[in-house]
Amino acid sequence: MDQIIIENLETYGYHGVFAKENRDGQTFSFNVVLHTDSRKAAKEDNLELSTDYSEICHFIDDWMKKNVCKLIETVAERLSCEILKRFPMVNAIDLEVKKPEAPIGLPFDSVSVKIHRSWHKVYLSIGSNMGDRNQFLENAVNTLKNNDLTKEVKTSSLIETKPYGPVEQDDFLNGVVELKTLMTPNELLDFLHEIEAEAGRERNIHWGPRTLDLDILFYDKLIYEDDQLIIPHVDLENRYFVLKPLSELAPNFRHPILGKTVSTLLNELDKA
Ligand code: PH2
Ligand code: MG
Ligand code: MG
Repeated sequence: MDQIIIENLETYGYHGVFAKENRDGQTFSFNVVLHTDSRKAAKEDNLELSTDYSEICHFIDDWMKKNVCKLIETVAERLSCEILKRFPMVNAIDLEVKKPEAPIGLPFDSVSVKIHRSWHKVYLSIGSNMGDRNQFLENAVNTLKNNDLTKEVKTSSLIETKPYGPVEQDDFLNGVVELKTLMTPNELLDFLHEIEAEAGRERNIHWGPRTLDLDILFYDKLIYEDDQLIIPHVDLENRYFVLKPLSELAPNFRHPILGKTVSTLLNELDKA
């Protein structure tokens, strides 16, 4: 991916742990790398198709004037997030916040925090087999759309499916949602659990009937496992109710472990 680079942008701010810093302020400087596709703008020689680096600089300067944090970690985190939300062409950002006059009491050049943040493309499985199934799924999609840390939310068609697994229960309405998010996998999982809870989801019977089930299928090409979460979703290759709607949105997406595309996985499942 192409980069737009800003070096040593100087601003003034009141961030700091000490009262003196909050009162008197000091110089902060920024190194910024915006990861973006510059080709279209370049070919048409048109600023509208790119990200105006001057706008970014003034955005940072403005943000620094309007906010006060204790930590430069927090400055880096919040500013990265605001820039990613505000400038749609920026897919990822490297941001270094330097505090050259930090009150350390020893000679030094500069102290800084440097982070990388980006949008992540995610596929979710959504399902319901209790109550007003359509309404539960629609509400969930709306909550995903209205969240500040998501964008470009797309939904597949919904399909009626027989329950998969050992528990006898009513038929499901299933679909898949594609979106981009600034959340980490575990933050996203917590958010999905909140949405399920809002839909009155009770977790008693494992694999039992539910008003709403939201599962993370893929998170970029990430392979990840902890006590709460496994990505890609285990067993998705055996689930028609996942692969069918997923194939509508992402037929050519390649499963990072199985090495096969969604449409291949669906074909193989159909034949099995
Ligand atoms: N979810 C399950 C278990 N079985 N079957 C269908 N058809 N659809 C589901 O969403 C589903 C299921 C556990 O999450
Ligand atoms: Mg599930
Ligand atoms: Mg689940």
